[in-house]
Amino acid sequence: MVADLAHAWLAFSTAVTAAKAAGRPLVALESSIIAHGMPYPENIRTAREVESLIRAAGAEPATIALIGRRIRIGLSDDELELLGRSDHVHKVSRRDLPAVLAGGGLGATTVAGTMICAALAGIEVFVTGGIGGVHRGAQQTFDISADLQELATTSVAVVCAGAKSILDIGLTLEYLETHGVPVLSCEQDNFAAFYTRDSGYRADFRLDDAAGQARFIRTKWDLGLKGGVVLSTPVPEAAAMPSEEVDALIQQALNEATAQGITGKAVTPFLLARIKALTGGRSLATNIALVKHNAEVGARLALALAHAERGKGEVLP
Ligand code: PSU
Ligand code: MN
Repeated sequence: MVADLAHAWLAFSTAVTAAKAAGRPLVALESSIIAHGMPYPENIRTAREVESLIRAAGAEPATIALIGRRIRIGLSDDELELLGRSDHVHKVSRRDLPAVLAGGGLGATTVAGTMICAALAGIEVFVTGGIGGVHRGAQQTFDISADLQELATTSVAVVCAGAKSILDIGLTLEYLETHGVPVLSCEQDNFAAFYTRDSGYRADFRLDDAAGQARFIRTKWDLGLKGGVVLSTPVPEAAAMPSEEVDALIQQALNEATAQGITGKAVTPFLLARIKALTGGRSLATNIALVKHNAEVGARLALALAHAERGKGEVLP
């Protein structure tokens, strides 16, 4: 009943509908990265490239956004363009979904918002750039991204290049542990830090191949352990930024945010835009490279999940 009421809000694109009919696995993509995370026209170009990479790997991309009072699962080229160009796109997390669906307007979904919509649409794998987390100084500000609470409850695997060190990565991992969210890593032992490969913190489990990742995730969900899984993979070496440089710029951007009294949902977009400006756009190239790499990892995971082995349920002597 509840599911039926929710499904009335979903609208699948023809490409996604065809992929579902053909049994091709779907990979969800967020739209806040397009509307708020990158400037035009790089945002649209990247969104299209990411979609092509996923298709080339044998899966179907489903970019998620709120358009015309519907949760759109899969967007046309024109719709991507609309989201990428408009200055009036709501940033939609769990709290904002009913406001934009009931009230209208364009909505670009964050990690939390996209996870909710992907789960409603039956999509198990979601590719993003970096997840939100516990902000530095959260002991005072209470600024903890709704992404973390969503990972605690919504059963979607989120492929990312870790989290930006605009956040307190240690506290972010503590929060995920408290809520039973497994943090997997591939290609290295440590959790990634978005612009740089190494956050300095170990991920919970290293699983390099998609079959192993899929077995882990399938087992969790088969056991009835609801909630997300984070799969971290580092930005390709050639595109990574030097960490001393990133650390200094992040500190500067954080100081500016405090000085200007930036709070709430404006904090993350402010920091992203400042870091881009302070690096003269070089951080954008890194951002694009990591999202494309995440797309390849996510597509392999979606294919593997479609065939993942399940427990046999035999009676042991
Ligand atoms: N981190 C990034 N790039 C992003 C975001 C986070 O490196 O584009 C976006 C994602 O959509 C994420 C959201 O879900 O910001 C988190 O915002 P907040 O910190 O306000 O919860
Ligand atoms: Mn926040």
